[in-house]
Amino acid sequence: MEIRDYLNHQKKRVDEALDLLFQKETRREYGVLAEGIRYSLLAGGKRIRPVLALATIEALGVDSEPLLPLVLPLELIHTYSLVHDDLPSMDNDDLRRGRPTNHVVYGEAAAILAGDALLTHAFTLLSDPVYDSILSYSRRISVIYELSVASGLAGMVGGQFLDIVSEGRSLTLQELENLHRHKTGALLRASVRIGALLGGAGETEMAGLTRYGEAIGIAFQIADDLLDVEGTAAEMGKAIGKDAGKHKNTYPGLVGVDRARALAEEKRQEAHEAVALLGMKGEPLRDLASYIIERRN
Ligand code: GRG
Repeated sequence: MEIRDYLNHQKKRVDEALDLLFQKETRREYGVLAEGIRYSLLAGGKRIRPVLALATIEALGVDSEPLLPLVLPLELIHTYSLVHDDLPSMDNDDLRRGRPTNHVVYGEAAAILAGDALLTHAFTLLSDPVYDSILSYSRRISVIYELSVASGLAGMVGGQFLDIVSEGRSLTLQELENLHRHKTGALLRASVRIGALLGGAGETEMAGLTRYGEAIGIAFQIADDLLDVEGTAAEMGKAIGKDAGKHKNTYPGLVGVDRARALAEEKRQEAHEAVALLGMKGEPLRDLASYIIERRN
């Protein structure tokens, strides 16, 4: 299957499952807050994190269908991070996923609470007794641990803070990589590792998949930085060129566009090598690594 078709197919599954969350009853009780949550959650992102988890489960030869609800938390956490990142006190963005940002439509207080609700609901889903028959407690605890570490202080939240405090100060390449390993890379790595836990990976598979997750985590950010320089707002569904305007540290800013592209290419090679042990079943993961660095949005 072509990677575009594969992505569309998996994205559709994720979109349909996400649409079942925060349904009518929630909306009746929590009105505009529930509406704001759905506004950002169903705004049409690429769903790359849950898709990576599904591709990993399937690469291990396991049926992903019953496990689908347990990969949605990755998208809930990601969406919360975008809603909070767009707030006036952080990046102060008006456009996200091609629409006005959450706080522009619903106000700042509701946007903060929408993000908080998305974050906590991720862990409600993972610990919901409804899924008792699908995954053992011990494996679910491992998934919860993986997700909480990757999204918290030692992961995305810590990385976001590093990003904020390093604005206007030149970082070394090593410092930049450390920042992005936390801010963007941790959740992408966790997407793959959570897929591996759900699919029952053995030690060797887990090691290869972790290496893959780390490589695509950095490659994703390099591609994102390049798109901020070379992409268009229409393709990206958000303002572009903001990194340079805000004196943010980026790969092209630090090492130039060509070297940044070469670094992304190195990460692609690393990712491909890391999943070679999965054979044909690992093909979608290989293609996803290529998609991540070649994408236009
Ligand atoms: C507020 C705690 C907190 C964290 C925010 C991830 C993040 C940390 C901020 C987002 C800022 C940003 C643009 C980071 C670059 C990489 C990135 C995460 C891009 C957006 O992710 P995509 O491309 O978005 O997967 P879609 O809309 O497709 O889901």
